[in-house]
Amino acid sequence: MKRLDRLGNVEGEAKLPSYDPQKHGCGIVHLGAGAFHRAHQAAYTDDALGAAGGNWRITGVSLRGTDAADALNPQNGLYTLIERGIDGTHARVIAAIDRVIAASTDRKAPLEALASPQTRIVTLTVTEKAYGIDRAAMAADPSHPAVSADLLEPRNPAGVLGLLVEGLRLRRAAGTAPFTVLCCDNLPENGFLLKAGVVDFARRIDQGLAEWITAEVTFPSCMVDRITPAATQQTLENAERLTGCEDRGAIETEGFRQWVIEDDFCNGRPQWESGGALFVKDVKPYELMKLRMLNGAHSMLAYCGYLSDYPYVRDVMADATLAALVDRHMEAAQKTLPRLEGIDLDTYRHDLLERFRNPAIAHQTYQIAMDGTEKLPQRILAPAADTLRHGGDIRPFAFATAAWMRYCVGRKADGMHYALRDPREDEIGSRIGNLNTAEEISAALHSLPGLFSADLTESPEWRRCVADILFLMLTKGMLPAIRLEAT
Ligand code: CS2
Repeated sequence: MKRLDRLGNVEGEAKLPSYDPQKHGCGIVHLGAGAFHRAHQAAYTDDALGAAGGNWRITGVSLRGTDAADALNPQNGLYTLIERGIDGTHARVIAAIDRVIAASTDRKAPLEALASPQTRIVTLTVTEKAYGIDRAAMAADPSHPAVSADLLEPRNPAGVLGLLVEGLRLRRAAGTAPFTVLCCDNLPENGFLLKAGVVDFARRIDQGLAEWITAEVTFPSCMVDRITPAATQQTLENAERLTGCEDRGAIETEGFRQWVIEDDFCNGRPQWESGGALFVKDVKPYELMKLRMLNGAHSMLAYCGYLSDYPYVRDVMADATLAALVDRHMEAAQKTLPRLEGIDLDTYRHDLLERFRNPAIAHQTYQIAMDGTEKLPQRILAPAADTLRHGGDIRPFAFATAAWMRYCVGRKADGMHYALRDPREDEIGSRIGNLNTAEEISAALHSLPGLFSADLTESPEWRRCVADILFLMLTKGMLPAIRLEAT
């Protein structure tokens, strides 16, 4: 079978880009060329190239592994994006990615791309844990392995902060204008946070560079949204049917997508609004809405669902009792949000529930459950603290937190062990490994440095509520605890 390496090879219902990729140069370097990037920013860029042209194609960089490079480079960056919405399935071939550099096998190429005057924007989806930023100190975290290694050898970086700083240093030295840095991970005030990490990293090696970055480089914040499961063999087979070509880079995603971006670009940008992106002055209210309602409910249902043997989000939503608790969680999160011009939060909530129910999307609860210590603060604990402060009902957040704690035990009710897949997995294991009671486990996890804010750890009401729910989850089992919670 032909490979999807030329648009001319495509036969089938997949839509082709409306532009000739050969006629457009690269203007974006993207760090983290995984499924989410291919379903989200690359699709918007494809729309922008089709509508307004420009040299805005993407050079992808994988920081770990060679899978994306191995899949996409033999295909000249082409891949099928299968969008599964309520109005059916639509497939399109995306041509926005030019190539993918695997940083693990080619240490020089990422820096060359970052230093190139052609590059005007660097976007990132590297997951929360890859940044190495101490969120409390708003500074680089020297205890993060990539940060410490890159601080020792700043001219030969492999981590996110090290690469950005060295790329910017090379540009400054060459008299090249800087690029905009656009963080697309689900972190609170993501642009602001990344700027703090980058500037602090730079300050540790070169004060003048830190000052130049502060003055010249922009780090807009943005809110990204599109539910995108990891691709499976089935995804590749579906793509083959829709394009008549073998495609090892295909991705399946939902129909919905959203991108709200702070309009602060120091060196130009694609016309992403052609794909529906919204440019605003202040992203924060959108970000809070999405992190607390969508991602918060996602984490809650992932822990409950995984421990109830529901492999996919759609299975969770098919359990009416658990689905009602998901709705309850979203409603509680909704109460912590500021009003947002033009957005009806009830409608947003109902649409989210509909998206979670999407039977065509196989989104694993185990996938969402990973990296809990990186996700919980902005998704669950911040709205919990706000609710506590305003005298609201903290129970939904305590329930979600207890479910995460039950998950941290690392063992299902039938004794089956599973990996937490959390960067603090060992620390969690050594803290709670020998403990048995809900009270002890909750106390040990509450004392993990940097995770829970003092408002929560010092609130007897919160502590009681979490420990009581965890007690039920541990002694009766997850599903019975869910049933009890819903009555
Ligand atoms: C999910 C997100 O894996 C997770 O933690 O909550 O990846 C979620 O699917 C996206 O943020 C949706 O935009």
